[in-house]
Amino acid sequence: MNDIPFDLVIRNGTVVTAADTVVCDVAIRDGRIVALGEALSHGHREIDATGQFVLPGGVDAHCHLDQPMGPGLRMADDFETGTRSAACGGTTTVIPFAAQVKGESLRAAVDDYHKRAKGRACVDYAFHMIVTDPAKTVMVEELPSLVEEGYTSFKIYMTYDDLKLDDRQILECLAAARREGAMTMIHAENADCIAWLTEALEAAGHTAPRFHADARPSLVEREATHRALSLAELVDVPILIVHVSGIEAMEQIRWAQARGHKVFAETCPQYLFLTEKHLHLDGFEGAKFVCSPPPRDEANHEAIWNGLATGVFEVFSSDHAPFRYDDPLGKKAFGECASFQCIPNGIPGLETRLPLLFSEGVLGGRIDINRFVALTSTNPAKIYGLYPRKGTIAVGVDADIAIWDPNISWTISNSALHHNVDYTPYEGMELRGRPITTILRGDVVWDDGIFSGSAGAGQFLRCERPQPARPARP
Ligand code: DUC
Ligand code: ZN
Ligand code: ZN
Repeated sequence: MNDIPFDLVIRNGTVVTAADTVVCDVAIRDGRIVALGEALSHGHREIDATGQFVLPGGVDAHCHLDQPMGPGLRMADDFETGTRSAACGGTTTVIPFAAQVKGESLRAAVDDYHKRAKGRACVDYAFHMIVTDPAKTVMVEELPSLVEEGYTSFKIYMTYDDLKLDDRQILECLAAARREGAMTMIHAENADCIAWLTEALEAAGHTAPRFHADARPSLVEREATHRALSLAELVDVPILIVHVSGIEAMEQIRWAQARGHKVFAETCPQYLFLTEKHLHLDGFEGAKFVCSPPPRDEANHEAIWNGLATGVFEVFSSDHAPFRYDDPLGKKAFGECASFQCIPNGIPGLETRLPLLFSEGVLGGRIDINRFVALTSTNPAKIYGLYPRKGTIAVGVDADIAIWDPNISWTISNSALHHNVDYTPYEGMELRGRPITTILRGDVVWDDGIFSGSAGAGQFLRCERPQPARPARP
C-alpha cells in the first residue's frame, strides 16, 4: 500500500484562475489535479511556492510551427524547438496551423501536419486549419468529419496572394462554420489596397523594410475588419479577428460587439511593445520586425492596453511565425536589397508572450492577474473547445501549471531563449516576474532555468465544438 497519496504537491502558493485568487496547496496525481486545499497530505515531490503565483499553463492559440513555406523559405521552429521554447515561457498548450494548399484537400493538410508533430512536441497541441480553397468538396464533404474529429477552428485570410479568399468565398466559409459549429479566425487586411500601395512605393524606389508599414496602414486593416464583421453578421455566426494591431480595427470590433454580435478579438505582444520605428532600423535590421499587420505607435499601444483591460480582447497570443535573420532560408532569402514585400512575414514570440504581459500588464498595474489568466489561458481554451481540460486550475483537470516568481528582474536576451531563431525582437527589454517552473500534466518540464521536458511528451488534443452547430440562416 502506497502511503504517499500524491505524485506532486505545490504548497502554499497563490493559486490564480480567471475568477479567483486563493492561497492553498495543489495536489497532483496521474497527471491531473486531484485536490486543492490547506495542509494537504504528502507528495513524492513537493514544491514550496510561498510568495509565488500558481497559474494555469498558458494556451498559445495562435502560433506557426513547421508550416510548409514557398520555395526558398523555411520556418525556423519545428514542433520540438517551438514547443520547447513555449514550455520555458510558461505555455503548456499550443495551437498551430495545418495549412491547406490551394487545390488540395484539408484532410491532406491535417495528415501532413500530424506527421510533422509526431514524436516532437514537448507540450500538448491542437490544430487549427487554414482554408485557402473552400471548394464545395472541402466545405461540404471534408469539413464535417474533420470537425467531428476535433479540428474545430480554421483561419481564413483576406490578404496574401497564395492564401486570400474573396468575399463570396468568405461567406461560404462562414456558412460552413455555422453549420458545423466551428470557429472562424480571420486575418483582416485589404489585399487590393496593399497591392496598390506596394506598387506605388516600389515605383518610387521605396523598397526598404520600413516601407512594409506604409504598404499596410491601419486603414487597410480597418476596412477589412469592418467587412469581415459585416459578412459574419450576414451569416449570423461568431468570428474571431486575429492579431488586431490598434485603434482603428478596435473601433470596428467595439461597434460590432455593441450591436450584440458575438465577435472575439485577439491581439499580440508586437502591438504593445514594438512600433513602426523598429522597421526603420539601419540597413536590413528592420526586417526582424516585419510582421502583418505591422507594429503601430505608442498611441495604438495605449488603445490595445485599454482593450485588454476592458474586454474588447478575449485572447492574447504570440502569432509566433519564426524566420531566422541571418539565414538564406529566412528573412534574407531574397537578399538584403529585395523589396519589403519579399521579406517573410512574422516574428518569434512563443517564449516571451507571457513574461512581457505579466511584467508590463500585471506588475505594471494595467490588468489584474485574473485577467492575465483569462487572456492567456482560460479564454483561448474556452473559445477553441479545450476547456476545462486546459485553461484552469480545478480538481479533475490536466495538471498544466506555471509557477511565477514576481520578484525576479531579468533582461530578455536571445542567447537565453529556447527557440531556433537567431534573434528576438525584444532583445534587451528589462522585465519583472518570470515563470520559474512549468508543469505539463504533472511533469516538471522547466525549472530554475533548466528545460527537462522531452520531444514526444506533448499529446495531441481534440477540440470540442466551440459553438452549437446550426442550420443555414433562412
Ligand atoms: N502575419 C500573419 O498573418 N501570419 C504569420 C505572421 C504574420 O506576420
Ligand atoms: Zn494572420
Ligand atoms: Zn499568424
